[in-house]
Amino acid sequence: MEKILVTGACGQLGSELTADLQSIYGTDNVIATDIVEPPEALSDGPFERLDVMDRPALAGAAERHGITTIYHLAALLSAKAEQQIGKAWDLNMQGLLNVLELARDGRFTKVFWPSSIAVFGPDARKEQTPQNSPCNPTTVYGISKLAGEQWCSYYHRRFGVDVRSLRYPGLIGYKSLPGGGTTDYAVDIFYKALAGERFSCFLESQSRLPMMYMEDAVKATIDLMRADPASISVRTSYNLAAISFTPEELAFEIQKHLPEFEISYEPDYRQQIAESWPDSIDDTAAREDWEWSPVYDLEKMVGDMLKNLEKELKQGIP
Ligand code: AKB
Repeated sequence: MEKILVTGACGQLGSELTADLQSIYGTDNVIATDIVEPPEALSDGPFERLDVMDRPALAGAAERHGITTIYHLAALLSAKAEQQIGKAWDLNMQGLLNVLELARDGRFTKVFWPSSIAVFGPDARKEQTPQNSPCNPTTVYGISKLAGEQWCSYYHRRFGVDVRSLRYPGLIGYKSLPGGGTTDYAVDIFYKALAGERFSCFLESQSRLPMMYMEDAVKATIDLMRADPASISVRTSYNLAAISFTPEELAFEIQKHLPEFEISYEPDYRQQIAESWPDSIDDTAAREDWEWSPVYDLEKMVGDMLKNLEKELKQGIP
């Protein structure tokens, strides 16, 4: 039986992934950890306050709970990282190295670590960016993700650590808010639309970015972690794709449900980050190696998001 520890469990991906892992592996077999207090959604299962920068504390938690698998999600996202360069580098790198070192010592038999489309820079092909494109990121977040991918590959090659990773696009979900990313607009827009307010977008109308509905992101993560190790040919991080759209296209799709909805565009420093990233991603390796296939397109995602977020907001969450 797997015993799982999730770091950054209160984050956008963490809170949803933890809930799904609990329903698959049993609530008591998934230990959620974070440096902040848990939200209501995580209050059913075991939770510990844990700072991934504190390696002895991480080792202690692994020992105490007999952990086999870690999903190490704690990190600073792209926009926040540009404002806290040193902190982003320390957390995104040292946190990962602490996990990989403990895995090398045998404390974890399997590791998941999230990378991002941010590993690509302006010189990568924009459309259908291939798995092995040039990676010359122009953000501190991208640099930390690229270095992290190389550390994962190194620990796998040199020490046999079973570490697996995905290059997530922007993630969209209704259960929790993202915190500090360049793709956050694609979640914020739904809150304004349902509140009947005009949305001011911090990206230009035509900024196309790769995105994914949370259901698909959680499914991809769990499928990758359940895949036969022999089928995993990429030990840096897999390209992963579902939908690509511009703010204007997203607004148009929302207007099909809420015709009064209005959007305006006031690009800020995040526009430059978005311009350095791909428009769409080629995820052939993930499809071939472990049969990845997304379920949600733009139309399906918007319909589901509006329906469920409206329900959550009526109940006062999040
Ligand atoms: C961000 O915008 O920083 C993240 C990402 C694409 O990794 N959502």
